[in-house]
Amino acid sequence: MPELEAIIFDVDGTLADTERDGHRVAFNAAFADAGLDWEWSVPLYGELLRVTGGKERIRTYLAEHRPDFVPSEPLDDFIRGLHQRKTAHYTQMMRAGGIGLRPGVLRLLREAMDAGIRLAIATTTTPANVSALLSAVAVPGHYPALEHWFEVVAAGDVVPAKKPAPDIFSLALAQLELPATACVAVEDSDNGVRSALGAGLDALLVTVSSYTQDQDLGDAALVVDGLGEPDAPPPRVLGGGCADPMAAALRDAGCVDLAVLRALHRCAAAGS
Ligand code: XBP
Ligand code: MG
Repeated sequence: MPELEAIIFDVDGTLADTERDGHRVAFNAAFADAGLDWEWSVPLYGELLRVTGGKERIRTYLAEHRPDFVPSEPLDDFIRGLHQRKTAHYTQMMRAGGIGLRPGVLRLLREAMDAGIRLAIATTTTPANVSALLSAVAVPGHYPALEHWFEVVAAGDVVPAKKPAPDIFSLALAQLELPATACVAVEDSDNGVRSALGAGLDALLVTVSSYTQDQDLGDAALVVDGLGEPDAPPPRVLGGGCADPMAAALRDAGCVDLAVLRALHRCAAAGS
């Protein structure tokens, strides 16, 4: 069985819980800038999140909720311009430290860095959004800026098909020059689970986020409510093929640490 060599992280909902108070707010700010009376409420945005990609999400909203809207320019240009405004709002919010990393993320990233485990990102969001989020995170003095901890950042329109298609995870694996069996993936959503499993990443950890708590994510190896911290209550196990054998390792560790990820990697390899 190959050793664990890399961890591939999703971004939105996984590294940080960005959708409700980040992306959704940025979309609404862009609509206001454009003089549109569109307002994506928390519930409506939760429905639209089934579509990955901000431009694709706007297109779906138009088709389903604004069928009579006629843009003043070709539709593709209109959507692209609106999405660029949204990204400007979002990156400004992130740079200002609007939304920090989820609990345990920096701890796990640092543990992986210290152990020589390579780090990668596979996300549907726009690359500028990843940079803005990571640039606002303070790291210990002798470490490089957080963005430089990730050897590979596969993000946004670089693949023909977005999640749940496997393309973005397959691209991250290709850029790492690693087989899926040498990696663990971390996701938060059903689209992300289908994408990672489709790329052969059976060692898949899910940390549910505010919009994905009620999704059926049990095809992953392990589903928990978060990575946890050593001085906080241990993560709740919510499901997954490795839930039973992993329960003891999680209880002993008190959080998802590198040893737990190595155990998950072994469990998934044994099951495949
Ligand atoms: C989440 C997405 C993205 C964001 C919005 O990506 O589906 O579309 O919601 O970002 P992931 P953009 O969970 O894969 O990180 O507007 O830049 O698409
Ligand atoms: Mg996500």
